[in-house]
Amino acid sequence: MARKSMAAEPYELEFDPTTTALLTIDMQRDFVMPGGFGEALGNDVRQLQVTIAPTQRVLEVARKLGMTIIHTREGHRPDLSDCPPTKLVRGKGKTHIGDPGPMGRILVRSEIGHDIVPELYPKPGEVVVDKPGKGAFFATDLELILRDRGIKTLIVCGVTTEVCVSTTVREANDRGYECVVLSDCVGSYFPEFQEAALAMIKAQGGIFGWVSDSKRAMAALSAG
Ligand code: TIU
Repeated sequence: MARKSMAAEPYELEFDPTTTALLTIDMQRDFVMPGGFGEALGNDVRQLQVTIAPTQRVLEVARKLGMTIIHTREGHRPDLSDCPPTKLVRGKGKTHIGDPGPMGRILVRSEIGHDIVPELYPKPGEVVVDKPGKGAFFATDLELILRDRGIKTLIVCGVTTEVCVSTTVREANDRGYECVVLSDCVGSYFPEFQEAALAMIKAQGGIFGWVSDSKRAMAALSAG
């Protein structure tokens, strides 16, 4: 497939769709719906729901092109043996990881709340990476999967921009992957963090990568 060019900041990103993966980070009910981990941390989760529709549109285009699609989920084993004690108690909140909630045990694998929202649900053949941390490379086989497929570029969507998205982009950048983050497909509970996180990625000539948006990404992917 021919190389493509995506309008982005700080400058155009050249990429080949055959060596590019769409990476959706933690689009789980626990972060975007009431009663999950995001709300347990004291956040207004409705602010993240705006990312679903544009991400769905990019996902459709990527599926049509037959691109590698990878979904991540943050969460833990039912016995919480992979959850650092520090993470369990952080925040001094009333509700913790592993506690029962309206969508099952909070941030525990195989519970409804831990799973991906129906609009973005993985199709057969798409990769799902379960991760215990904020970064998608920490204690997972993501790097092996990307290497085996010859992936060089990541189009990044998901939540939250300054936490799991930024951590993953920084991990990926250090491993030599080129990342473009789509601004309307990533969301934060804090508008000021959204703005700052995106600014940090593209500053200094793209110190961590590029920032574009769903429209420009779809235009690039759909171009002949
Ligand atoms: N709290 C917050 O903003 N995010 C997380 O805990 N995880 C992810 O970003 N996925």
